Amino acid sequence: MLTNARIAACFEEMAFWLEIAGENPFRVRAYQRAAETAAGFAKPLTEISQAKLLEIPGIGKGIASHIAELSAKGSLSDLEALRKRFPKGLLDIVRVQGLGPKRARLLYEELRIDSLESLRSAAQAGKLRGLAGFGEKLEASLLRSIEFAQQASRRMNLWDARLVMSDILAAMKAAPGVRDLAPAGSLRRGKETVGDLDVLCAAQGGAALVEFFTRLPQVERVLAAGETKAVVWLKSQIQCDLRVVPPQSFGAALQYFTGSKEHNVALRELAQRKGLTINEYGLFRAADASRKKPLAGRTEEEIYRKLGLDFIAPELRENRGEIDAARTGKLPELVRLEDVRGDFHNHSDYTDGQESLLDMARAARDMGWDWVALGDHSRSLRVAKGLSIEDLRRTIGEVRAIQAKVPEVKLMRSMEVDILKDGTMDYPDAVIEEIDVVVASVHSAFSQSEADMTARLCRAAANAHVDIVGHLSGRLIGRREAYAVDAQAVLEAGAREGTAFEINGQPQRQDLTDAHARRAVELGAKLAVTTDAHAAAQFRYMELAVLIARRAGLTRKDVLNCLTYGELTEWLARPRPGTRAKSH
Ligand code: DGT
Ligand code: CA
Ligand code: CA
Ligand code: ZN
Repeated sequence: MLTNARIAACFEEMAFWLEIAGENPFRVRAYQRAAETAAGFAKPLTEISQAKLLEIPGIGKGIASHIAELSAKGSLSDLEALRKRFPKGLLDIVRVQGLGPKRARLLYEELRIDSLESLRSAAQAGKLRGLAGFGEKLEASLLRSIEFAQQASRRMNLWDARLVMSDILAAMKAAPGVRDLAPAGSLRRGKETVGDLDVLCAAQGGAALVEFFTRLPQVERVLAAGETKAVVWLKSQIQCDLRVVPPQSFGAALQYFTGSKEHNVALRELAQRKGLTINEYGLFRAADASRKKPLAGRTEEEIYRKLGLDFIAPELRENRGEIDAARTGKLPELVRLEDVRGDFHNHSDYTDGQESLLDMARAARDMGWDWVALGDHSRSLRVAKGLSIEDLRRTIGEVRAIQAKVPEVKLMRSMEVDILKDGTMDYPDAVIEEIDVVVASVHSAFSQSEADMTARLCRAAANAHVDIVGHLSGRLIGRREAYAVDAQAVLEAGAREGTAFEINGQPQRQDLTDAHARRAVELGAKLAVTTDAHAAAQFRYMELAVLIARRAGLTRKDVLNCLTYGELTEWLARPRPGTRAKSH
């Protein structure tokens, strides 16, 4: 089956090539939107009829027929044709920070640059500075960006990896002799990017199962295959490892292959001190040389219990103090997806989102949420059609008006308000006070010095009109580096003033990082998990935001989204240090 992630990747690639080819920007944008919709869509698009596809916002006739072609043939003739016109390496070049489709095309036409490697040598040789729009400064910054792009491109973001994994697990259910199946490795730990997929399988005997696995239609080529393990390269462009173990060892193997390596090393040392030994087959007495009588092995829970530990959630297994906490009964009770009652940060079609406020409200209701703050971009973000003051006021009225149509979910108006270069906000205070939830984000002047950027963000974090500081890093995983900022200083400023920080669930962003979220809580700040949804289907990115929160060790009381509507409105009206209470 063709996953939505693969469909999204095809559309994204279409958009890239069309842009490089200098095609109509509306056509380019249509493919980008289709990619966004496909990436977040809950049901496999290949299983939806043409008529129903057309009802999905962001999918028109052309896109729907492409989806049909993809389901039928697994490829797109338009895409194949575009691929023949340009070298494949241009895709990597377009992604380098500081370059875009126009520049990539210029580089190719003028200097025949068609890969990161040839770009690097041209930059090193000083050949770029002669081109229109290129200077010595850009040339130098490109060298750094190229290195970043080369390193980053090897790992897949967690969301895409999870989609590929669920597709593989679904296929493997039909394998001969399967008793149990589970994802392991960094994916199970919820790491923001994944190097390869690790699939664990319980069965008596593995040869037939390994063979089934290596013949899955998702497999591009087999790198290694034996009796109980296999390594394959998937069509989704990621490696996948399979391990088959007997059911009585499933828990031990799951523990072992979930990692992290550092957690396992520390666990093994603890076992040794207790006269025990642990491997992927079970927990044994060190004296039991035959390794025939495991003390534990069937489940992970009993492994941890026999080691004198509380069960450690996979997200915490990074050897950052979790083993001591588990020994002394001090593990946090981690926030769960079910604890989340709503979202703060998303976008409607008034700015760069795809659906109307009403459709977003309905989607929030369908998520089972109790409340939602419906957002948009502020006026200075012109590329995203940021709202003028009049338009903002009109949309606040609209949110109030549509409440009657979705009585099941309490609606609020939020805005992602730009933090201007000097740290002031993109709307005057009087206007900001009319917005229910203010998320403040940097969207411009990313290249400010660290000192300037830190001062800018500290000022915003200390602003009594700001409820939540949005994606504190500005990175796009694998594409754009984080801006230079002293995050610690900003977190301190926010914590002091009672401002919360956002954990953004967009697969490309995932900022704050787990470490910064942890730091925020230690400083006494609250966190908000958000989707930054640009399409209703992307409300599902909440799963990713919650995973980061869990990796940071957050509990329900650390996360604003766990508040009831009543508690939240109280929090929003809280008195701020040194200022009068905000009126709501
Ligand atoms: P990745 O794939 O780079 O995102 O990270 P992981 O953590 O998935 O690493 P991977 O796929 O190499 O191995 C999966 C797990 O298997 C790893 O988290 C712990 C376990 N493992 C692998 N190699 C070793 C090892 O040499 N020693 C120990 N103790 N565990 C290992
Ligand atoms: Ca892995
Ligand atoms: Ca692996
Ligand atoms: Zn946003």
